[in-house]
Amino acid sequence: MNGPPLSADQIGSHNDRRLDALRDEYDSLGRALDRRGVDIEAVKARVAGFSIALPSWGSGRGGTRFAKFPIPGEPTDIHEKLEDCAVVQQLSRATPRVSPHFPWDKVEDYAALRQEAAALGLAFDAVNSNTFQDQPGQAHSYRSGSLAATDPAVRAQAVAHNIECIEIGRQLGSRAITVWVGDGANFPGQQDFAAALDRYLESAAEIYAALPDGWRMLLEHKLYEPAFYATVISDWGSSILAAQQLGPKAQCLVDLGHHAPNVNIEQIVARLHRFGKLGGFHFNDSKYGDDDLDSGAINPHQLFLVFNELIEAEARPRDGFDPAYMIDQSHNVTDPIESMLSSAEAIAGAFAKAAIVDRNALHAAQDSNDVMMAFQALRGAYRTDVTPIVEMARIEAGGAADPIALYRAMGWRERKAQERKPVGLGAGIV
Ligand SMILES: [Mn+2]
Repeated sequence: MNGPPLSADQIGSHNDRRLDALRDEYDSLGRALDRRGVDIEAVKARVAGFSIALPSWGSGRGGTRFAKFPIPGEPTDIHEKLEDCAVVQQLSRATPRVSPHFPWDKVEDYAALRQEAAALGLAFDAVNSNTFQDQPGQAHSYRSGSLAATDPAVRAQAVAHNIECIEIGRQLGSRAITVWVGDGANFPGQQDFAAALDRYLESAAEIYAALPDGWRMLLEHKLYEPAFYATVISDWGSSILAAQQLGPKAQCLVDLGHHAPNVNIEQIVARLHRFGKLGGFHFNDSKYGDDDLDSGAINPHQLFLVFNELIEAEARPRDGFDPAYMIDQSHNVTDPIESMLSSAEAIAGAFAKAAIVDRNALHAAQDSNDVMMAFQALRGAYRTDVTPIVEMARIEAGGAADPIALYRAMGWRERKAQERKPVGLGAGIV
């Protein structure tokens, strides 16, 4: 069984060249924050305690909608995906868990897979079911839907697949299943909205009933695609209604790319939390839709505002608040490891900025209706360059000063291009 891909020496010698300069920058920022009443060590400790899961599919160039453009050395199965995720974790130290996707990541022996991941320094996060595409040899097609399909045999097959995912997840040490369905309509009149939702709820209740103790079912909504006229779980409203009907183990998962343009996602976070239904988050960024860009690539301020609400939620937890944070991206124009490193850094940075917001000043300004000072409380944190905090936390945890630079220098992809089979062409994923 393989151990972690990088040696401590490799990371250590890379970091040695940076440490003096970093200490200087960190100390300078520490003095600046101290003048604002913020203890940099406390912020660093919070950053060090923060982690996000990687999507197993994020290690491949699954890509956007129209084509797949693989690169040599891409992973071809879950074993190779875990290796790549282990590289990301070793360099970033912020991504210790992997969220697998079935049937893409199926193996014979899940106990062995769990050990294999552990040897690489990884554990498993939420399992993801897939009823949005057909698999070879499948009895019934998902062409006309899955959990909400009109054909009861299709629904039964989709429910059975989700229950199988829970069973696999149990063996992997997961505690949640994320359910996203592509069910919906492309044409007006195609679908009876009410009946489709009824069928979804009935199917989802069967999955819910199969949840082991301590498990959660995370419902992921998406406004459009592949159904462009209407989707069955289209928005946070449909999602929370479904989660409330299903019961306390059902919560909502917010994917940053699954909303209409300009929707106030940070407010959705606060709303879901208010009702104890904020179960998880899929980080990515987008210009228009589910673009699958690296976190913070388009709208880093939105990412910060989302974290501002998440930190408010942490300070005022409800109903066992324990959100599953995960990256969800798989573009076809970057090296996937580099994109996951870039997202992990941006997410940790947004978290750090939100952690230095002067909450007393913010709340006092809100209570006294001082609009400008409330806004400035956020702006003061947002404009602070927290890079030295994130970098120091990463190095102290054993990660790399400059993860992408070290990744390039270690020649990982070139080496894997010699060892791994080509992934081949094929359709992109959604
Ligand atoms: Mn997602």
